Amino acid sequence: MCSRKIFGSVFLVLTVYLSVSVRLLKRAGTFRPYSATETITIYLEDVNKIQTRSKCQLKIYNQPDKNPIIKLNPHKFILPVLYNGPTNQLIGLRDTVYLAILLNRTVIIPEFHKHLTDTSGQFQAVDGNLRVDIPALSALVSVVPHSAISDHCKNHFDVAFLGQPLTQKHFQVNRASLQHYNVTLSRGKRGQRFNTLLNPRDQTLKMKPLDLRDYYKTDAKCAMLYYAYRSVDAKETPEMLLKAKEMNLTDINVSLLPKMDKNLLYSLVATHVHTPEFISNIAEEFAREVIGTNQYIAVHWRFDPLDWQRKCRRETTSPIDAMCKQVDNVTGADIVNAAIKHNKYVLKSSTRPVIYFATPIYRKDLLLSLQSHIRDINQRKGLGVRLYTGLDLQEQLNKYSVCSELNGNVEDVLASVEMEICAKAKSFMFSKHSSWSAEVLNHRVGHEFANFDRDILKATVEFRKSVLSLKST
Ligand SMILES: Nc1nc2c(ncn2[C@@H]2O[C@H](COP(=O)(O)OP(=O)(O)OP(=O)(O)O)[C@@H](O)[C@H]2O)c(=O)[nH]1
Ligand SMILES: [Mg+2]
Repeated sequence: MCSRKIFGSVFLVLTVYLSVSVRLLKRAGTFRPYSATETITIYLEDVNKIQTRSKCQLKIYNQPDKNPIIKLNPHKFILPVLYNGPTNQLIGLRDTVYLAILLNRTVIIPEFHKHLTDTSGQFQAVDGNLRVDIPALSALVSVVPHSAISDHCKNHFDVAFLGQPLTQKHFQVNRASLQHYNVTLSRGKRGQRFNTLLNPRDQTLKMKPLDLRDYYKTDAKCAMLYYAYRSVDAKETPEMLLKAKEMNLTDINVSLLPKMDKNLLYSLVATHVHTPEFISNIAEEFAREVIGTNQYIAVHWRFDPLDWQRKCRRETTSPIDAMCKQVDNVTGADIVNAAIKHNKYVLKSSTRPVIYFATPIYRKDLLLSLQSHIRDINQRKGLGVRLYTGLDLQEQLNKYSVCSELNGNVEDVLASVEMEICAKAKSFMFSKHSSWSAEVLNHRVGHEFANFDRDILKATVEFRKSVLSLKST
């Protein structure tokens, strides 16, 4: 009897002990056969993950400035719907900020989208922090994050300003890009797409600032700028950009802004809507750590078959078609020879002559062939010129693979960094009629050697002609 009691108690104690141990072990997540080495591996993996996460050296997300120079109405908003390539999207945001100042509306930071040649997903949404320096923009005007669409506008827009006349084609394009926003636009009368569509057929936003302010006056809380691209009658000019860069922001009299020269106001906006600081930092770091000097020449060759050459119709006499024919007739060797010839004094005076060559990154074939042309020319002329391209930059960006914000956006970020590399170069050879090149040239306004910048296609064609004429004599 007694021994049965003792046995029972021992059994009970053992059962309780075992079940408590099992529960504790389960909770600890280690209830499975394991060896000591496995435990260490799991532990080290976790530590590595934590360390890896904290290793991202880029400051991508920044708080907006809460105290802008131009304080806009916090109860009225404007959101642009952006189109085309990344540079056109940036211009669309500038148009919106310009309008926001005139109409006294807070700017909603839009979503951007990838270029059509981006192999990680054409037109995919890109966070505004990867394209725009939010602190710089918000130091000028009041902005709210993209989430304001749901927070303040309840996913509903009361009014749409048309950035371009609404043709059937535009409407199709616009409708597709609206899907990015998951928003509803209130429908008005039959045939009208919006409650209030503030551009009757013959009116556009291209009017004088004061007229614009009166004409587009509305109590509607949430407004959308539909097809935001060169939709206002103002633009940046080299002269005004220079003036705007030198302006003392604290001297700005906000009430006089609508009376300010429209291109100066637009240029002031343009100098605050630009690429984020982390992009600029990567460009500087690349020049320092990889190129080894900031005294390099940069070339932008925009003419790729998948995008730019879609413009080529070849049977017309338009300037673009003339360029298309020229692009077809030149070789990679002509391009590098022309770049070297145009910059021979700069390159000769440098102990480390360097050319940075920018072109859409999918053109690896061209980039690799340029490397072999440079080797050839160096051998023949004893120059020692080094060529860097997006392929080298790609390697440098690997350093930031731990930054989750960059995952899936590497090509987009790379193109922005290349732009900064070109903007900071000693001399720049641009592609005419490219917004990408034009944006670089805008950055270079006021740069010491900006007057020396030249058209690379023109220089290449001239080089080719000189070779052919030498051969024929
Ligand atoms: N990495 C890299 N990408 C480029 C380069 N040039 C063009 N691209 C790509 O092509 C896109 C073209 O830029 P857009 O902003 O559309 O400018 P654009 O095509 O020159 O000008 P538009 O004729 O107004 O469209 C860029 O955003 C990149 O995705 C380049 O030199 N380097
Ligand atoms: Mg384009």
